[in-house]
Amino acid sequence: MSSPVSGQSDSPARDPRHWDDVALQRALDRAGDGSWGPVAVLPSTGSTNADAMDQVREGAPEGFTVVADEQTQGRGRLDRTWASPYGAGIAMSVVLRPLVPDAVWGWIPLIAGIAVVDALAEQGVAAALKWPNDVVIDGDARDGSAGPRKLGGLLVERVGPAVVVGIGLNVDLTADELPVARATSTRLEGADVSREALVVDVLDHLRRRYLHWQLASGDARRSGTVEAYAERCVTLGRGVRALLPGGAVVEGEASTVDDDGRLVLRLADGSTRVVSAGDVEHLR
Ligand code: BT5
Repeated sequence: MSSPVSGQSDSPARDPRHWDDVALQRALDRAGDGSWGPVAVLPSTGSTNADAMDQVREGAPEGFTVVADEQTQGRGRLDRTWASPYGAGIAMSVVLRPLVPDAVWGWIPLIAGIAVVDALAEQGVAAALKWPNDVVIDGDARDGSAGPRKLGGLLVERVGPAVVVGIGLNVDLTADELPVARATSTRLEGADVSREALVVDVLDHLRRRYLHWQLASGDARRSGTVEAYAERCVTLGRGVRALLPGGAVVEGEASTVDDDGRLVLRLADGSTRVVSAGDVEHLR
């Protein structure tokens, strides 16, 4: 009888950039209830947010998640695009069906940002938030221009009674794969992060933060969400330029985040201005 030749296998070599499905499933199983789920894992898709929104219309439950190895039409905010090259990052979308009044749903993107920063901390990455919810590493951009460096972004979209929380994170992207000088990846920041473990940690932190907030009836102050956000937000205390919807520009010092998650700016003339939407640039 011949024995198998050692060192050879019938299965093709594993593509190192493909999700390690077995590792991901094991990590989700280990997390048990904490993993929420069900989790659909796709090799490639247009946009995980678009997929999750379709699934909401089919009745997907709270916690239903789509994760992809690659997006070909990744979406950013305000019709911008999000680069998700194959096998190098995390593109995931989680369905939530909040029970609290929709007047406070504006906190959901900020809660998701807190959860992502905490999940990255578990992987040894010291990330922070740039208001409202860019996931960043504090410091200059890779070309020496003003930072911070963007590691990830969130796109939260409403579908009827549900919300889809889309999370994009750069993990193994090389410098060549990054779309802009202000982007970075955990690999370029010197961290060796398992994408599979990070997905599980993001789900776990998101579930806990969100449930805690819901148990406080969506009261961001009482649930400690305002404080948790402020602790992780590197925009506070900085000079910023806010580009408001409609094109107006305001400069001032970002002093606090109010109970509605809005950014409070102190202007040079001593007045305050509250910003609820728009893009913010940190000034040096
Ligand atoms: C965001 O938009 O930051 C939200 C990104 C959300 C992506 C996730 S992935 C899973 C889910 N499915 C989707 O289709 N989307 C979500 P915004 O703040 O508008 O930033 C977009 C801008 O960031 C672009 O205009 C580029 O300048 C830059 N950018 C694009 N791809 C990037 C990347 N991979 N890393 C860093 N910056 C990027």
